[in-house]
Amino acid sequence: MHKPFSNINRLGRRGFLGLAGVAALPDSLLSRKRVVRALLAKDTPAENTGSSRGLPPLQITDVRVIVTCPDRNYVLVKVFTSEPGLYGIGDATLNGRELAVAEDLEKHIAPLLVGRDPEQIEDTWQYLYRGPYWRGGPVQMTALAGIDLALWDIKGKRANMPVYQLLGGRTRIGALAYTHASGRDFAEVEDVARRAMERGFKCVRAQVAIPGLEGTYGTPGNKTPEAAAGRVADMAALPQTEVFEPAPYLRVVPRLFEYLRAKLGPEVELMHDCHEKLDPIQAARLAHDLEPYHLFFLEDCLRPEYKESFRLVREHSTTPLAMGELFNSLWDCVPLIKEQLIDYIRCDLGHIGGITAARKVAAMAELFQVRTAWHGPGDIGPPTHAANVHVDISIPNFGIQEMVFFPHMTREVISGGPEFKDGYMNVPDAPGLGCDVNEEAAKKYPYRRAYLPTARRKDGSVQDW
Ligand code: EZ4
Ligand code: CO
Repeated sequence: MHKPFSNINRLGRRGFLGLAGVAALPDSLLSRKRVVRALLAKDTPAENTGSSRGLPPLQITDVRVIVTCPDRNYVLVKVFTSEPGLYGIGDATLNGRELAVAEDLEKHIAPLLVGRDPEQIEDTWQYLYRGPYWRGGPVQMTALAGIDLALWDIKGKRANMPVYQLLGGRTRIGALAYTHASGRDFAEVEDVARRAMERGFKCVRAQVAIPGLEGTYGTPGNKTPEAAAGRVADMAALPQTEVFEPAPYLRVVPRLFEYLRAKLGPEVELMHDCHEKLDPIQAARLAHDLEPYHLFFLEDCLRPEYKESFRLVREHSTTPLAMGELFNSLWDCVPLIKEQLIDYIRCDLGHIGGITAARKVAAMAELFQVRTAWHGPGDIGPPTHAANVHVDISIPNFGIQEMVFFPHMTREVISGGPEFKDGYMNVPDAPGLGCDVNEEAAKKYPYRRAYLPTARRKDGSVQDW
């Protein structure tokens, strides 16, 4: 149960006396305690009356933030409850700004959660989203996602059910998955794609280095594959700069897909990520030029600020469009979905506010015949990948799921998470999200500063990476 006024102590004497007028009231008229009650009532959500299966009410007792770098940086959240041994694990990793999220969680959010009922997920989401007044933004929404995942994990463990059961139960045998194939030239991309297909993948995202440009998003370029993937071990402590020019990029990419279709045949599903680099007319041209190669989708062809520009792309092409990994607000998704300007919404559950946000995006998308393709890169942790799949296998309008295989070092720190078999991902039938953190192992890999690369045009001006 809540102790409604327990935050008085935390305010301290200065906070108390600072309230205008309070100090002036004579004690005989109004006791200090009653003034405080009137002016400082702690946030009191509606009481959770229908408690779980007759179990006693639950309270959050502690929120622990774990920052660790097993191969790359991760921010993990562990929410402890008043039930012995019952805790939830969330992921709050924001690539390149990890410590901002960790600090937000530790200093601003954790004190708001202690004493709260972890079962009231929606209420907590609303409170953390609207409560600070300054809503949204990648840092706050990543922190909120970390808490949201941990609360869903607790609810699943409490119910003794995997989270997908709480979301409505299974709708498919698994989540159709895609992986990345990238190379210095067409033959290398083909080779990597073939190996993925041999491993069971039916869908492959293809990226190739552009001759004359130093490094292009998602390709090895002149870097090691690890550095290209943004792994800390191969990254400088300051951002590397890549060079991008639209003209050669727009010439090479259609030729890559012409080559891949000729070599790999018609059945494998292919996609390509523009990584928010193009201007509207360039994106329209690329989408048009790729039509003969029947992509599964063209990803993030425009910058996230320019949603209206998708109309132009749409008018010029039947190449399916996907967008959304940089969105950090539910409302970012609305114009693209309600005008059917995209075919796949690919928010990042870790940056848009977790499962609570994703199920709303999915439901809205369902009504407009848009499918999901949640972002699934290596720079969000296994709990977010698990959350992706719990949602994927319980909604009607799932499209596809991006995935990575985590290296051994990461698995040593974070266990569980989705499994891949015959082209599909699934989650083990463990209660909750199915992930755990080995805090001792996490300590072996302290945070290391790392940045994503940046990009410039040949004339030296800033370019979206
Ligand atoms: O570059 O998550 O589709 N996947 C992607 C990712 C992003 C990274 C940035 O941190 O675009 O690889
Ligand atoms: Co992308």
